[in-house]
Amino acid sequence: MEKIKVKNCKIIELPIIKDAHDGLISVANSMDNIPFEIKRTYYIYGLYNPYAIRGMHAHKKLQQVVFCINGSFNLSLDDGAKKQDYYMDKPNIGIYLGIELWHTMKNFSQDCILLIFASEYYNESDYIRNYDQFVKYIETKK
Ligand code: T46
Repeated sequence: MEKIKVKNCKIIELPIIKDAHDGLISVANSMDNIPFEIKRTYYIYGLYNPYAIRGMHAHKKLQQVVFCINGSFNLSLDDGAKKQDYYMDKPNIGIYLGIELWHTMKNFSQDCILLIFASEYYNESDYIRNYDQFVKYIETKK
């Protein structure tokens, strides 16, 4: 598994439970393997446009963990200093997206489903959707 080098970001590996039945179970627990209290869960699907690009923003306070529970996509991470691409195709492997992390999702397979756990309710004012503003914002926080 490729190591994450950007700030405010890490890999979260959920155990896979195999039992006597067909299929597998992975469990995400608030304040446990998800390192915050989960206030919101959302999922992104219907990604039929091969050129779709989502994200392209950073958050001021919101923490999230993103999973690719079906199919695959590419997650690009940028902390303002380091950049890294991470290929997501395993339902039990999540990426913790901490604050002040520019993230972009693309190259979705048509069957791709993202599942995201978030530490806060939706709040548009938490988003930084302009890259130059993001760079300025993190400079002011130094
Ligand atoms: C993120 C990445 C991983 C809501 O009304 N409530 C919600 O909880 C969410 C997530 C979205 N929306 C609305 C806001 C926009 O009108 O849905 C529309 C699409 O949202 P957005 O353009 O932010 O979608 P993505 O895929 O670029 O980003 C989403 C999350 O918004 C974001 O926090 O980090 O997934």
